[in-house]
Amino acid sequence: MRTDGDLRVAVVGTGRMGANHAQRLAGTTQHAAVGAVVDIDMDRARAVGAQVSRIQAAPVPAFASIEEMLAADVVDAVLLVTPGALHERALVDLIEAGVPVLCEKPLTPEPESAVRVLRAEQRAGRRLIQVGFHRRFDAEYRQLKQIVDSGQLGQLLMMHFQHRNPAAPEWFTEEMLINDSVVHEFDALRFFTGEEITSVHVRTGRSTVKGMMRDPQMVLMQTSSGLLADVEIFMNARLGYQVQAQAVFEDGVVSAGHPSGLQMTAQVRQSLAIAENFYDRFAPAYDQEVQEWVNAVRAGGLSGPSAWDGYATAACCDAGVASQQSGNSELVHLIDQPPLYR
Ligand code: ISE
Repeated sequence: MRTDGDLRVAVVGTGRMGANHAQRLAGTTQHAAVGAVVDIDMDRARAVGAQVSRIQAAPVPAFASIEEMLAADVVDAVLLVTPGALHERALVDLIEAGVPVLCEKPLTPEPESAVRVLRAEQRAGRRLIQVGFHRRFDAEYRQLKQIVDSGQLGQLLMMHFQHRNPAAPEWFTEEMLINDSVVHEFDALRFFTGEEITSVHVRTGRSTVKGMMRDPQMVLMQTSSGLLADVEIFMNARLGYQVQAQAVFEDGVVSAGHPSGLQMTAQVRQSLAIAENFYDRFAPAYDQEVQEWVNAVRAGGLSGPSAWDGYATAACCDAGVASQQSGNSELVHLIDQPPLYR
């Protein structure tokens, strides 16, 4: 049930992730409500609007465009869940209208368009964009970050990530393996180390026949202080969904993302369930991310991953895709960080 003072959020893009966020905002998030749904596909928008209206016990209007939604003046903030290629235009318009946005990753697909978004935010003179890097809100990732920052196990020396998806959709390309999937590890490594990534090297070796691309791939990254980290990205791993991070310190090793919970013994096997997909695996992290964003917007500020984080990861993706093509290690090129993001 919606109450006065709730943050009214427009969910823009009502595909699977958009519908997932709309339900979260309507049913789980405190002090927030879905104020509108927006999609060029009005049937889809109306269907999600109807689901949300039932949860909130009040009608939720559907619009075909951001312009129409802004003109109706019915929301305070936007959760942007359209494909990345449509983000630049939407973000610039929303920044110019002074509307805070939680933008699902990527900020934009390339560094050049990400810079244009940074410029728009600088013209506005305040941070309005948070990027949906939800791994930063995962409880174990946060514990691991505290261990890194506390220095209790000495210096962080190296990191290993595993990122395994059950099966890539048909339309998934090799570039997307970097831009859509490894982008999370680029952000995670920057989050854990507080450093920028300076080079990316993608290697391919033996491939599964169960897919249309070279898969799995190995991504080696180096940060500004020289720390090395690797990612095994496997799009057609056929085992469920597995995302893990392991940190190697001077005095110990810490791993995040291992299954816990009910252990079953049956048919001469002992087993522990793992998640089937990222919606389930990261549901608590998405809840936490959206709640903290709502709290921050209501309090008049933002503290989550910024447009700069979106830009810096887009630059890493650029280097990663170049490395997929060249087979060489590629440098990450960044502009100077504007004061707004320091
Ligand atoms: C997907 O788009 C996500 O964002 C998931 O978190 C990621 O693990 C998956 O590889 C992507 O395709």
